[in-house]
Amino acid sequence: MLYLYAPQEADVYQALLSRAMPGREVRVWPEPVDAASVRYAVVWGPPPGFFAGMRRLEAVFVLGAGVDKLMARDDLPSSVAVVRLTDAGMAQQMLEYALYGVLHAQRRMGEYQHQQSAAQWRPLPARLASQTRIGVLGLGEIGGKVAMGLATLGYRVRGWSRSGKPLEGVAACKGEAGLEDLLADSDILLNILPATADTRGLLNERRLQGLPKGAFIINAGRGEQLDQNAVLGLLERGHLAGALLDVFSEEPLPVSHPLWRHPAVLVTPHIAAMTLPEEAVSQITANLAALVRGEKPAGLVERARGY
Ligand code: NDP
Ligand code: OXD
Repeated sequence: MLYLYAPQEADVYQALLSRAMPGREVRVWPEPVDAASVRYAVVWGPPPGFFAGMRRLEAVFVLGAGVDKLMARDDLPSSVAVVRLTDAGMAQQMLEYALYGVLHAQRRMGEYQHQQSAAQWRPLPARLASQTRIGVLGLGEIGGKVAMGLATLGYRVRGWSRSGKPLEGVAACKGEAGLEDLLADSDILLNILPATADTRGLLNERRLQGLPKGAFIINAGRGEQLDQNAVLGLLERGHLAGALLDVFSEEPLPVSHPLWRHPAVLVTPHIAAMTLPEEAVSQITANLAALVRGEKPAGLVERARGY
């Protein structure tokens, strides 16, 4: 049996999964099931204890790219395969989101908004794409495509990954020294890293100070990777020019949080790249079939490295 936990779109996913896997019994939370007969789970953010008693569970398919919340649980035995989505239509959305922030910074839209509020007509010097340095943290299924897409548009792109993976048009770097070089050379910093033990707290005040004065930050990875208070402090001191933030250490971002009201900050509610049900179910179906054949599915998470 396959058990689905996707409360916000349960009907959509149930219909798609049942159609894609006609021979398989698909049951939907909160319908009670015999936990011992669950072999596969398809989930996004299941509640604590969800996996209790699922002793024949073979694989969990995640309805997203990030698995940080799942990796932090203690009710998922290490024998269970965790399979995430790989791109599944999210890379193009992320490229569009990044481009929105990049254009906002490069074309000085924040400054023009400010001018508009004072009815000021004051053209500022142009800055071309070829003069704009973008540092991309995370060059995976999503980040890699975003970095190459920005490079194709003429931006000067440098990318940081664990392996220093080479990508067309992107200057690759890795390690602490590579990160420091990238920060020092980024007018715009774009974070699309997975949250792991190594990346939590990565963008702390010390590292953010390594960005050039007037830099702009786009965070679409995870909130716990960026020190939000440091961002506010660096904005106040004029070291940062602005930020486009999609993910936060606490979500939803609390109503009283100063980021909501900062004039140089754009806040979005974790929508940079959303899961597309058709694409997701088609990937899950192919990955489950691969597992059944004894093959390694695309998107199999390496539990030890956390992504
Ligand atoms: P991938 O697993 O495909 O890629 C992860 C990338 O990060 C790889 O390039 C990897 O390096 C790099 N990386 C991981 N750990 C480190 C480290 N310690 N130091 C340097 N580089 C590291 O992930 P995706 O591209 O599919 O997704 C990335 C993240 O984006 C997700 O985990 C999620 O948090 C976030 N996301 C946010 C969304 C939103 O709407 N805001 C939507 C979808 C995803 P290497 O290539 O060497 O392995
Ligand atoms: C994801 C996300 O990881 O939406 O897929 O954040």
